[in-house]
Amino acid sequence: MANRSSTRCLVGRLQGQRLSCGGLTRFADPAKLRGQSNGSGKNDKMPQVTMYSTRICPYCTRARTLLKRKGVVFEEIPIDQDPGQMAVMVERSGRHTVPQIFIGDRHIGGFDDMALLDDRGELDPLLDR
Ligand SMILES: N[C@@H](CCC(=O)N[C@@H](CS)C(=O)NCC(=O)O)C(=O)O
Repeated sequence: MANRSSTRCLVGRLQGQRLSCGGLTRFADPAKLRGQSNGSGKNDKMPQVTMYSTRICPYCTRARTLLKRKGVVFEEIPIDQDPGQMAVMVERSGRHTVPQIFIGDRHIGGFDDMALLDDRGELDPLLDR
């Protein structure tokens, strides 16, 4: 049985190296990752991005894909493995569906909300891009 900390994992890219959930979970400290280069040559200091998710969830997959395409390092909290985190997600977002995405303390919403922001050109500024 995984301990509580092992339900948290990071998905994204750090200096070209892929970090992902599933299988052998690789741990990283988001605070250490933020501010590091993603290999693009740009200063990649960005706010913490958190996504509450479940493993089997098409909208989570789409949200992951969008964030990864942007090279965003994000913390993923799989609530299906931790009911306590599900309660935290509902408390923070007021919603019961996954994914729920936060940039810093700002609640973005689900995948559709994030994609709409992106279409409007409003997502990148929130990511300090
Ligand atoms: N419009 C939402 C849809 C989210 C959604 O329907 N997620 C499903 C899982 S993929 C869910 O949480 N279903 C449980 C429920 O509706 O109570 C989004 O874009 O995030």
